[in-house]
Amino acid sequence: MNLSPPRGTRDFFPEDMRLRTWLFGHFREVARLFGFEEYDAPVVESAELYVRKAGEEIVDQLYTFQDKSNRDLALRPEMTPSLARMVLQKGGALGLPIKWFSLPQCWRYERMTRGRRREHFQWNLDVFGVDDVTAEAELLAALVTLFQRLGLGAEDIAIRLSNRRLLQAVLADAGVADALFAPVCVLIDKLEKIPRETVEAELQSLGVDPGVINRVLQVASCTSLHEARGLIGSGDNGLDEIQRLMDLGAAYGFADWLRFDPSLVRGLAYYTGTVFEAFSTQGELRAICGGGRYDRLLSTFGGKDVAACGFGFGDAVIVELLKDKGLLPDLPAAVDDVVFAFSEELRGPAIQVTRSLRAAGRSVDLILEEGKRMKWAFRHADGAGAARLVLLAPEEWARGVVKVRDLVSGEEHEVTPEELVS
Ligand code: 4HU
Repeated sequence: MNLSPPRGTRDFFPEDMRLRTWLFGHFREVARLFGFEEYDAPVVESAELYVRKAGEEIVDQLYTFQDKSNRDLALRPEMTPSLARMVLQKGGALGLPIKWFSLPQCWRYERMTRGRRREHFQWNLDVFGVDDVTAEAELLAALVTLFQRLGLGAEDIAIRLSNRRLLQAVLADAGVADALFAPVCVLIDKLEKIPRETVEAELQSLGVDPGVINRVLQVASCTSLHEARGLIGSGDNGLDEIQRLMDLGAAYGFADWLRFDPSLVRGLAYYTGTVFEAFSTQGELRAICGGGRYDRLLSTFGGKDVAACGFGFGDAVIVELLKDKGLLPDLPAAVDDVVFAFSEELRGPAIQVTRSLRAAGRSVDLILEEGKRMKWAFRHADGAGAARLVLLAPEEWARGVVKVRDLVSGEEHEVTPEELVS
């Protein structure tokens, strides 16, 4: 029997779990600071929730299967469709706006495996019902707060920022039909990963003139909002929204983290406005997180649209980055007390002492093995990361006291069980 977890998945041994709990603690605390409420949904969803025809990688890599009733199911590859389903399910009963967050495990399945991961945990923050970049500004403020709590600053992280309406204006100008906007965005996003000829051939098969790439690349190469305005002029092109978001960023104090980057598109079909992603300024790693505005997702599920934006932040790249920068915390196992009965006759009293320590809120590791010696108990307490070793020995117990050794200072005292908890 192969004892490894399935390909692309991870076991979390206690030391791994300590790191995960630490990171999730920061995710949850930042969400709390910004007034987001936690929600969850099943990791298994109906496969139809992810039927989108824009050629997205996330849909190509769907982890699908049939259950025993031949239902077509999928492991969720992202949380947004589940969230949209939940919002639609409540109909008008949800008081908008809502600010919700989640920490789902998300899955992908690639037939071609290049040692890539098939699951990750992704912190999701979303706002429904705010049709204004004030919502994106709040999301970005939460993101920057998270980075700062992890010890990262604007010198470590840059947030690329653009707006899909910029590309929409370019495509409308080039005569590309509205219905092709999403698939063309997904293709343009692939320009960063696959050869231009392949993208051009796929544009052609959509019925789009492959020559539009020239104009797209020209706009994408702008290095300032001013330059972009000069190139595409005024009108409904997202540039004003980007400017307002940057102004809001200045009010929040994170403007120096932002970089206008018109080459940013992102690979998800449903974005309609703002798009952003954060990456290491040292640049070797993939994006740390990404998000944007998706005001028209609900109507793709047959519902009435509600303005929405959000981001997803995976647990993998951030940990690599923190490791590279020496910012991962040392998280040893730790308990408050180890309790050791020197002889089996004292197990009953040791259990009583343990119960009172636990009732007082202390974490206690009671030695369960019989016949262990003092030296063994010391080594065990050390390995458990205990602050104190509480020893019950016959002569001391007869006098109504226990020995307590402070494992940091090395000091040893005789105290009553009552004194142990005070
Ligand atoms: C994605 C989705 C699910 C799981 C993993 Br690992 N990655 C795409 O970023």
